[in-house]
Amino acid sequence: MRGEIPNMIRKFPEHFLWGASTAAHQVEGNNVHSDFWLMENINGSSFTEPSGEAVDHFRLYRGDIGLLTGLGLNTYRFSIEWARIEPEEGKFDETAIQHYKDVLEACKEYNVTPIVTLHHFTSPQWLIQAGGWESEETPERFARYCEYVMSKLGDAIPYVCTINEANIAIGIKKIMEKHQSGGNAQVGINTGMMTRMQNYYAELGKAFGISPQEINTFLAPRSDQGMEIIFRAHTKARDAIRQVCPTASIGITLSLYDFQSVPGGEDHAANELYEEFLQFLPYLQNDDFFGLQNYTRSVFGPDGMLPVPEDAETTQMGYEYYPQGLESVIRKAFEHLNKPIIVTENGVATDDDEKRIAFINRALEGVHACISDGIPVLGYMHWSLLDNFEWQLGYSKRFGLIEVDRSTQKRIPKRSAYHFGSIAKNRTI
Ligand code: GCO
Repeated sequence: MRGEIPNMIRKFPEHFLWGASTAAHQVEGNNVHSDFWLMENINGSSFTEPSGEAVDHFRLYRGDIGLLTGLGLNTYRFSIEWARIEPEEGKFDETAIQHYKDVLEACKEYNVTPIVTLHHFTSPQWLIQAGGWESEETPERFARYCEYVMSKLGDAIPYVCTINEANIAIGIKKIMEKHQSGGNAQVGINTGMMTRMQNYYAELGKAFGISPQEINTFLAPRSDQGMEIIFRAHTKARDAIRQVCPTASIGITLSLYDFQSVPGGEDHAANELYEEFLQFLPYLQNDDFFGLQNYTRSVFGPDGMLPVPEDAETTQMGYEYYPQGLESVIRKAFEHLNKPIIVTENGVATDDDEKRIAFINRALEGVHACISDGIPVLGYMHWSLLDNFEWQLGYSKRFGLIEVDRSTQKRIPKRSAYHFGSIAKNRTI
């Protein structure tokens, strides 16, 4: 076995994309026209804290890209914020376009390849007021925004991801259903939680000026029809981008666990793979690449998903520390979707940076093994470049290669950042 060969040198291909990812709302700050801004700032918000000025990446992007390149990385995955580009329906903000033009210009100056995501969870408030991600008109609206951005900026964008984790609502729906039908011991907690959620949604309805049932943000539980709308938004956007920017490589990103089973759980694991991945394959056939995101595994037994074993090491997110999952997810994805793969996210929330180093090593060993077997993995983007706003969980979860002191916005690269950078520079693990 690979791991048993001492001092084996694993060399990566010459043009491998070595990078790190961020998402606009999690790092830029003051994303005031977005749906999340409202959700974070209303009374009784379910967010532990608001994003506020985040890590001020909107202002500090140039220094951050400089840091990334200084470490030895050659690729930066970031997202463009729809709510900045189109704060009111049909009104496009030229100053926002100019901002992202400047970001792309900084990438060029530093010789960094940009991978741009056009939707990373947040949407403009007006989109939610117009029915959000359950509206039949959303694919058209999304495609119009993508076409606009790519007609203005596309020349500087070699890789574009339409929608980040387009399958995420599947998992959210399952979590909600589990809570709603919770076992006896949990009923008290669930009733309390449900009441809080109802109050929160009532407040949110007032803030958006629509009824609570009509709030369909990207991360809300989705109907089957809503899932189809998301994937139609992807194909429509892809076709529109091709028209204005035939040179860009276009893909989507999906979050995939390494689905495993113990005896008796095989059907559950297979079913999960179908629901999270296989059912969407028809929409991806004309894509140029597949953006794969993996953080851990989930294991199934005869009665469904098994809890994380008591003796397993867990991350700050509560899930299992499992860097070896990436390799098997890449293999599975390639088996079913014969396309080049970019690992658009993979990482670990921890304060123990040695764990991050070990995680990166193991994950990259897996990527290398896949490449050696002929799977076209074009790049690996670590999540995340910077410690940032982890959505409902706020700033307490640390995924970054670079620490940020938010009282001064000072950046402090961690040892793992230098470690990953030196792997990238030598192309060797
Ligand atoms: C997601 C997103 C990121 C997260 C990251 C860590 O997967 O939820 O793409 O925005 O911050 O995955 O949880």
